[in-house]
Amino acid sequence: MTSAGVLGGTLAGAVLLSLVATPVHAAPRGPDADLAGVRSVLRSALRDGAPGAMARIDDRGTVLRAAVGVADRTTGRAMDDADRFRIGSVTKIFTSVVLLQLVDEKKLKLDAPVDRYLPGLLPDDRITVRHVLGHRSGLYDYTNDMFAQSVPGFEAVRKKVFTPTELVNRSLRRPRTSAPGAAYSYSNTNFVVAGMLIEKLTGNPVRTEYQNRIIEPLKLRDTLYVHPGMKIPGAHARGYLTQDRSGAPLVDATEQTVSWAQSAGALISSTRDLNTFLSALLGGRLTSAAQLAQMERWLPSGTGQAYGLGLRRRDLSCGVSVYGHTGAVQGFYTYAFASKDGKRALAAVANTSNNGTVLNTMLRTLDSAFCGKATRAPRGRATVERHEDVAPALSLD
Ligand code: HEL
Repeated sequence: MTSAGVLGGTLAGAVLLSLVATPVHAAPRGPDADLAGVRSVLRSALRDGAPGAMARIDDRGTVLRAAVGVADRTTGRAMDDADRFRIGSVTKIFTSVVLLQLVDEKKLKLDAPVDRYLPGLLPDDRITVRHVLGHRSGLYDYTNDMFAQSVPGFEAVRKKVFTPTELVNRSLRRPRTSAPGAAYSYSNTNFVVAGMLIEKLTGNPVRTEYQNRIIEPLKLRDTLYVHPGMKIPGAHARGYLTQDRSGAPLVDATEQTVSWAQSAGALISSTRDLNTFLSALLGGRLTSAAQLAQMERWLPSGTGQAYGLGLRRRDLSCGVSVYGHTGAVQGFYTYAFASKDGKRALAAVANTSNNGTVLNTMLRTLDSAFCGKATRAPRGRATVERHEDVAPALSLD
């Protein structure tokens, strides 16, 4: 049974709410998800400058959906929760899963040096695969320099096609941020190296491995790796990059190669596919229990946050912890998180970026989805890494 309705509102665009297929056995454990709360957060994101926003919760067969504002500022088409979008660093979970499957297949050892598989790539043979997947390699994040100025930085790479080695070499021109294993320091370089490991060990492009190991088995119809293609195929939200200068017009960033990120951030997906993927992963259907446990060996990565292997944990105000990743790619902010057992998953997206207020606001969808009505996080202060590279105005805890 599906019911859907368009609710009126003072903000641009439509608010779409629907409740689909509630089987009798589907009583969720923990507080009920607060869809009205999610919708209210999405509307706040519009007030903060996002053209549109959407979210989907999958909870033991119950689907809750909300979409507000516009997917396309030119045509005025309303945001639809089925729209595809760029997921940025949520890609890192997919990359990590492929590598952990290779560990399961005894083709890779987490504690072996990267140098064993990619001789001569990195200057320090103490850097292990585990260091790379946990952002503890000390490899400098080359995107810090690339996007120091948001729009000029983006336009300089929008159509570029890099080899992974070129990206790693950009990192190696800078000093390492720490000795291998000594400290957590988020770096896209790590997940470019991870993609190179996939290609070396399998002999296939990362696209083939995402496809064969995750996308096809889970029937993810909206999840695509089109690099170096620039378009998002099918129905999609357009993405709008906020300029550094306050009041300057948004820049339509939808079309780009995302070659600067590749296996660190170039996947396209949908809210439905992300929820299916995270539920499968956390439900133990993508790796052995032993490798999932490796992904969930947490080390602190900021207030209320921890990082495993390509996986984030966020501790919410109501005491619930959720597992997934965030994504910030030009034009799109994504939160994709699920409960420990994967039975409740939330994917929330705003079609803007470089706007710390929107990012902070969207964080509150997690509380509405996993804490329900009872508990509220303090408003408007997200703990976000590398904030200076993501949104200059963002304040941190
Ligand atoms: S940043 C993050 C997020 N990750 C990292 C990765 C991703 N995205 C990037 O590295 C892109 C950075 C530039 C994004 C751009 C914008 O907002 O569109 N910002 C600027 O150009 C600022 N000067 C750690 C937030 C993650 O959550 O993992 O995705």
